[in-house]
Amino acid sequence: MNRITAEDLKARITTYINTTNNLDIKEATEEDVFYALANIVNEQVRPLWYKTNERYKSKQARQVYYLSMEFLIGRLIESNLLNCGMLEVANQALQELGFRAEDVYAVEQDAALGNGGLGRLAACFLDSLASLSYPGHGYGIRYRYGLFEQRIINGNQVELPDYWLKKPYPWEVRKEEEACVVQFQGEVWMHQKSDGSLEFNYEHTDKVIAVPYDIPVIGYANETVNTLRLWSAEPVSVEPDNSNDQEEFYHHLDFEHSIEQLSGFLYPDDSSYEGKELRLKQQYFLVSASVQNMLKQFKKNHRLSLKHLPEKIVIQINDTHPSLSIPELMRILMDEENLGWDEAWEITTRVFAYTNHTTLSEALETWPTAMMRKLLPRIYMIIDEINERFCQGIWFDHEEKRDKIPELAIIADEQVHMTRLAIVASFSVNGVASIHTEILKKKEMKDFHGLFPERFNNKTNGITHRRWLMQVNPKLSSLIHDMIGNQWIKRPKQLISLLRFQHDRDVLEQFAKVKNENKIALANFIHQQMGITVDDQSIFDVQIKRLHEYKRQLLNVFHIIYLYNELKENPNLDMTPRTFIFGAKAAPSYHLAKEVIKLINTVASIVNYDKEIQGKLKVIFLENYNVSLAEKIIPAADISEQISTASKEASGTGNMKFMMNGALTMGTMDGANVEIHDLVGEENMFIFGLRAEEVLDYYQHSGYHARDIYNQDDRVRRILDQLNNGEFGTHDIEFKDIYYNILFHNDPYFVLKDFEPYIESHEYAESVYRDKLKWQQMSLINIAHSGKFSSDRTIKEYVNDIWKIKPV
Ligand code: NBG
Repeated sequence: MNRITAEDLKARITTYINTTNNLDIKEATEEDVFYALANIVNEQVRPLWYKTNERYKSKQARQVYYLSMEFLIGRLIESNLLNCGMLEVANQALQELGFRAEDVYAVEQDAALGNGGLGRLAACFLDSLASLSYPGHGYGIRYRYGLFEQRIINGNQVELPDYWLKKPYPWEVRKEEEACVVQFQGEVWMHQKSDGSLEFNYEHTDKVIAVPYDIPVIGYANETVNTLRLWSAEPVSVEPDNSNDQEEFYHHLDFEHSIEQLSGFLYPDDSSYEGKELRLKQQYFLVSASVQNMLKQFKKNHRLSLKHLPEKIVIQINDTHPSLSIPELMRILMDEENLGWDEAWEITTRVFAYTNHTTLSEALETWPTAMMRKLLPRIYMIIDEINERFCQGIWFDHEEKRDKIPELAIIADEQVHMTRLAIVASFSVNGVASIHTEILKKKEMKDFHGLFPERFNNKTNGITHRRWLMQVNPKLSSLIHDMIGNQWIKRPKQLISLLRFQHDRDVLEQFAKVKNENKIALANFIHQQMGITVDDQSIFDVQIKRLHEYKRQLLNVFHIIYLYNELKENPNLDMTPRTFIFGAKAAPSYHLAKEVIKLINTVASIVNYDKEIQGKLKVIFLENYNVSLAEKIIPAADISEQISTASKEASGTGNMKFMMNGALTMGTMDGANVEIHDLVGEENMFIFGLRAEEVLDYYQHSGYHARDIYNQDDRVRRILDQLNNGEFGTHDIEFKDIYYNILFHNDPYFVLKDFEPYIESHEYAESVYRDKLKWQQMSLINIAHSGKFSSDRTIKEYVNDIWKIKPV
């Protein structure tokens, strides 16, 4: 890429503003400048984008397609500038033109096309694929409304629609010529052809046009620009048969409206499943358009018959959400390309690889057979046939497993089990952290593992250190650069050489200084957003993630209430001041999760204004948690709360981002915390609570009685009674459901069980914090070991073990 100087950039921005906006730069707004800058990036990137595609074509490269209902890409301006080598120059140019860079960047709306970890992982993977020069692209949906915008009103979550496309989105390119038709409903007819084979015809289907919008995925300091292709649903432009017929006309309008709903909004669930027909339509819309498009490209790029498809493409399905791509590929190969079942199956099962992201039973997708049969008749027939053949295979080849057929069958209890479909048709099945994969193999998918042991493998998640360290924490990056040079940028494992400085007081103090500057910046932001002053010398203790019972924000609040009660008893308690920071969205229909949000805000409203406790506790709930907010918070954290009930968090990726920015993990032995622990050791993080085996054992054999803890532990009883007697809240029924869930539903996530060890772990953390140097040393050790969690490592493992693609 051509190196551009700050002078050049200033001149180009100025010229753009003069000629496009017809304004002097002094009159330009942040918005004008944002579009000028985005335009300049696009001018750099578009030729490389074109050339990348040409290269892939001319090299006949094997490509990977990452198929996902979610891509949580957030803002792109800074990461695009960074990856083009222009970020520093842009910061300088903007400043010299009289703008605050962050205000200009903030013009871009977050593209919140995902819920949480699963969608953000997809975005980090695309960044790594491009940055490592791999031919790999994403396919997703261009939802007109992303994840809802959250407001907190009187302590309650209120959801507003996220119409992120209000202003033009500068990165996307509409590709009309790549549009295709997706069909729903209708009837399927079988005909016998003269050669005796069967032919399938569809009639009276509802047709929808899928139009792609492409977003460039820019590699870091290389010439690779891959594609994220997002589909938008549009009505087929036919006039109603008889425009005089009012009824028909309105029917047609209704139909058009229902089509636009297909890419209308993102379902706001994370780790749970809603059996809604519209969601099923969205899934099929995504996969049908994407698979058609892949085949079209295959034909264009290679003069090969379809039996060579598995040599040229591999499709990674991100959880089961896009698993209808399996029968869709079968359908196209058989009904449109005239292959027989066996040939089509042979191809299909060499193309798909499946990633599982959760073991929560409420997240495992199943669709009522009646719904699928009506909406996708031909797809249902194909799944039915896959199921028949699979079950027969077990019956004849695995006699010992015959009695397991009801639990293995893809269609059972009038439901289509998408996990089973994905496992049966994929050549690879992976979990996202080592403990998670073990649980899949030994428990959740035990019987499938018995049938297909060679398919199962682990790929521990990662995050792009370019966005989550270089971009969000420039001060830390530059300090690291001063210490160990810049090798780590291309090879993040090199961060390990920071260990050299673990006993160097002077260096440790420099790291501490950077952390403190980041804390001051966050404190300023909090003040500006909420008018609350927080002490930058207090411990910044952060829990930011989706609100879910298993993630146990409740345990965190109980600890805060406990501290508050202690301080009320003894206001002069010698305690390092704490600032507890939360960010979390609850699914709009998840009542208990919303009650926890209310509780956090209620506790905040009491604690923050109680003069008696002398400012030793502050509780901050930052509204509308999203990628951009995470970027502001993470560099400033001292403690990273990763306190899920062991066995429940498949991996977590926030834990990695915090670690890389020098926060110490307060966590259970769950998900990737286990691997962080393996690297940094028990002594460099705060591990507490039940282990996964213990939790699973309790679930299986019971033996846990939350009420005993309530009866025995005064601290716990006090807290629960406070919830129940209206001490927190405006009326006494406010937190009854939390109370009931713990005492009458036996605390399904073991909050009380882990309460004591959690308190102790916090006490220990506080004592360590008093020794600033010791803390800083632990922090440095965490940063040094964080290289493993770069998504570059994860992507290389996918490439070597599953995708077998080559850098181009
Ligand atoms: C989430 C898990 C996280 C994991 C991400 C990415 C779903 C279904 N799963 O623990 O809960 O880090 O996936 O793998 O959203």
